[in-house]
Amino acid sequence: MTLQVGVIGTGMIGQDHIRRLTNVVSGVEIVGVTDIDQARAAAAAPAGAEVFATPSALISSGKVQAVIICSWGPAHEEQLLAAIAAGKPVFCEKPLVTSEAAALRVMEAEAAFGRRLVQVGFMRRFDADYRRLKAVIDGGTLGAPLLFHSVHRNASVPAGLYTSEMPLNDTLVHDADISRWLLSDEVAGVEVRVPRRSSRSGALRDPVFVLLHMASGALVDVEISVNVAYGYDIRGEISCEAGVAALPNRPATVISDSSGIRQAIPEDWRERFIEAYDQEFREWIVAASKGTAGGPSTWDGYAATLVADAALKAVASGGLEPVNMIPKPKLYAAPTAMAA
Ligand code: NAD
Ligand code: ISE
Repeated sequence: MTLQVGVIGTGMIGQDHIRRLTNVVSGVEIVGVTDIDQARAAAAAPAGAEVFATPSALISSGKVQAVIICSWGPAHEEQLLAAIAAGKPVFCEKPLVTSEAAALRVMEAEAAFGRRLVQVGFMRRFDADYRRLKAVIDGGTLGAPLLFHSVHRNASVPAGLYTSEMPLNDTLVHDADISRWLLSDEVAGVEVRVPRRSSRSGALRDPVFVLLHMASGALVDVEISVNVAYGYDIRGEISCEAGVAALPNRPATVISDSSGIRQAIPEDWRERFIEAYDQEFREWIVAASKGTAGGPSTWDGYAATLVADAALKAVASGGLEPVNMIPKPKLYAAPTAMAA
């Protein structure tokens, strides 16, 4: 069976996902696209796909069995609620939503529907290196994890569009999610320190240094730098009681020539996580074809939203801001897959 999907938002990542769903992964066909920029939607539409005038027209169309949301974060809530109301599985790019209240509304709607429909685009959980790191930690041979050092460097961000809040409410959500998943823990509090600013970043608050206090007592430090110029550099190292486990540098190929011995650095997230995004969709298609969702859930999107909110408060207060989660609804209790 081929899953017939509609894509909302045909910007940078929307176009990249359309490419992979058309040319890379199987079991799926894009039957519709939409964007507030209709010309962009028309240009991105694969042959035979309908260009819908609005997200609600796409979601309610009888030919769309499942929905992919790649619009801007503030638009996600309305589109998620419409997909859930239609009973259609939905892949939603991060961030799930942009406020705690919105996350609670989406969780309530999904719980009322009675089964998981939403997978959030935390693609690091599908990356082979992060999966090996988790397997080592879960295996227990290194003892309990104590410290996780997470480095998240972007070569650049869109000038004028990427604001000083975004390292904390757009970029940090990946580190927050992967910390919860790798350490099987929850974030209990957040501190933020702002060091000397990069002269490359103008008025943008860059870099930021974030400390996540996990419920177990483990600490996660996160460097977020968004204008490092040299490439997209993602690192992670976990110090445990009896050893250390770390991500390798990617791509792994080592080049030796008259300039020395070196490895390349990915240009951006599309290159570094290309295989993770492919795998994320392979697993989404299997679950969505059965009318449900696995992997990162609405609950995980909610948790990351709370961390972002606390980080924004912490940068203003200079102190430790608590993260208070509601009790986990039953719907999200059972892990469904490796990435759950
Ligand atoms: P973008 O600005 O390039 O594209 C967003 C598109 O959505 C635009 O074409 C815009 O016109 C459209 N849009 C906005 N609001 C809409 C609405 N209400 N209805 C229909 N279309 C609408 O942005 P992007 O970089 O592609 O990011 C899109 C989403 O993907 C964001 O939530 C972003 O955080 C996320 N993202 C995730 C990753 C990742 O690594 N997982 C990487 C990049 C972006
Ligand atoms: C972007 O939206 C992403 O999600 C990327 O993975 C992240 O590295 C980048 O900082 C975000 O702006």
